[in-house]
Amino acid sequence: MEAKGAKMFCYQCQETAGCKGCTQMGVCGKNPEVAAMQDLLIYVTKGLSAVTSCLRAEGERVESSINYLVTLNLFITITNANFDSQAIVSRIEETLKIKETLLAQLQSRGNLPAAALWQDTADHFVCKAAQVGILSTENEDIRSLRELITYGLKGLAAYQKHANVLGYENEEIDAFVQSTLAKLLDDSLTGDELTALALETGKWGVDGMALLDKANTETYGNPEMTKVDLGVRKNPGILISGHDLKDLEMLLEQTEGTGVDVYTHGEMLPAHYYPKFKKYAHFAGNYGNAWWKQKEEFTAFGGPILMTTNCVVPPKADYQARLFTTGATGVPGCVHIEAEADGTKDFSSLIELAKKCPAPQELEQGQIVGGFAHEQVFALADKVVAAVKSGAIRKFVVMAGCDGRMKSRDYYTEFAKALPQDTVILTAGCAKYKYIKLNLGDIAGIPRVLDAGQCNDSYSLALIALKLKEVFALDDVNELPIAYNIAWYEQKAVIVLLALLHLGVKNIHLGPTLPAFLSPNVAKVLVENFGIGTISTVEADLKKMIG
Ligand code: SF4
Ligand code: SF3
Repeated sequence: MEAKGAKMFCYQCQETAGCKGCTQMGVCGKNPEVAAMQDLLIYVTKGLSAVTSCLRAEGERVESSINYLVTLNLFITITNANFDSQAIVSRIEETLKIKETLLAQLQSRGNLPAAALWQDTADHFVCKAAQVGILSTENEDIRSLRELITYGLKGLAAYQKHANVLGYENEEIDAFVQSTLAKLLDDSLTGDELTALALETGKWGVDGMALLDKANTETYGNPEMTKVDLGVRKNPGILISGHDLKDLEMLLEQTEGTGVDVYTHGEMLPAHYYPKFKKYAHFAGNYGNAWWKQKEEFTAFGGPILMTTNCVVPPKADYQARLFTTGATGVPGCVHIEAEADGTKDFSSLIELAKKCPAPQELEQGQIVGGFAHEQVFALADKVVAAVKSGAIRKFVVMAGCDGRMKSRDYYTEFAKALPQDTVILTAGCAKYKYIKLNLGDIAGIPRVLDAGQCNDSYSLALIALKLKEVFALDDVNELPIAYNIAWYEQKAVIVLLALLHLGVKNIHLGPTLPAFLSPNVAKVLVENFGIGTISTVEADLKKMIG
């Protein structure tokens, strides 16, 4: 499998080179050095997890700070989060240090894997990384299952991190994540056992999304139907992107009364749907589209940009000095805003820079409507049920997931346009940018595109499906008039997929291509047991999904 002269190997996202693997340089911009340090960070995090799992087995409690460290390590390696190899080296060093302290607390080191005992200094990291990357698992199917689980855990970690910063945690999820990471080092596990573990990961994915949903809604209120402005105002502004609502809250507090407006970008758009953020008069609207258009849109914005999570695209020189990272993100040459010990962050450098910048250049005008998370949809339940019963709504199509730069994703715009008038799109994640601005109209006052929020709010879509199943007194969620046409790009979509499989959802169409990390045998298991398939043409898929 390894290409001749390969300098790295990564196949965790949908845009992987040739739909096989990035071997020279990531399509995302990740270079071999960063790829190597990410591989090693995953290895040492597995080693640490083997130690924490043994400690738990010995009846010891694992500190929250260690759970947070594992969570952040996984999150940092997600696609388009961190391109700063030095920052990753620091995480490896810190992980090794903490692991050494924990090893000393163990009563027995008897069954620990080599990764749990490995220690070295930074000058040997590159050499070690070359031995522990993805291809170090030789069997293609075992490798495929290990990576499927690892990517699911990375996605789950991202959601846990957002819950953690809001003061919410679930030790059971952390214990599962860590014991599973440890199992990925165990060569005795069979393909069947790993398949079962992948499906179990989906169960914890549901719990992780439920935890984050609770954290978000208890902190910021339940999302509600909201019109979001797409135009610009006259003040200078700060653009905030990614998924971290706590960062947004701190930024809104610190910019209040300064004459600087705050705009959302990409996956931060759904923040406008939360009641708590509506009180800020300077929370101006949403600017631009999904992550992959950021090069042109960040140039046009003209002011500081704060990346709270993925997806970061390595910046162009013209705005590099205006791009700030925080949390799991990092870009060499860009200022990284660290949290204080109490979690607060000081955004004054962005505010001062904003004051010297021009107001954003207008990209478009108008509004979009969103905020259809579970409570808002439940409030409309009578209307929705009546529309289904009368036949006004024939089918719902879940089109959640990610957007991406590949031309083949135009399929999703064309598919949305071609859907019959008696269908409703349920969406979440940045996939929505492919059709949310199309003005697809409404059915008896129900918009034909119902946006629940960020990718993690796919949880809302699952709750809506379960509610409909209850209302229509069905035994099986697959009897509902719902089709699934999901676009994926990075690892958060992997945990959403595993969560849907855990909930028993069948016949999911996953596109624009199936993951390269699914070996033919693993893909066959998913096709045979869950009816997973990919997309073909708009016409053929409409026929298949809508009838
Ligand atoms: Fe390639 Fe995707 Fe990995 Fe980036 S994250 S190196 S594009 S597979
Ligand atoms: Fe998008 Fe990166 Fe996945 Fe949260 S911002 S959905 S791709």
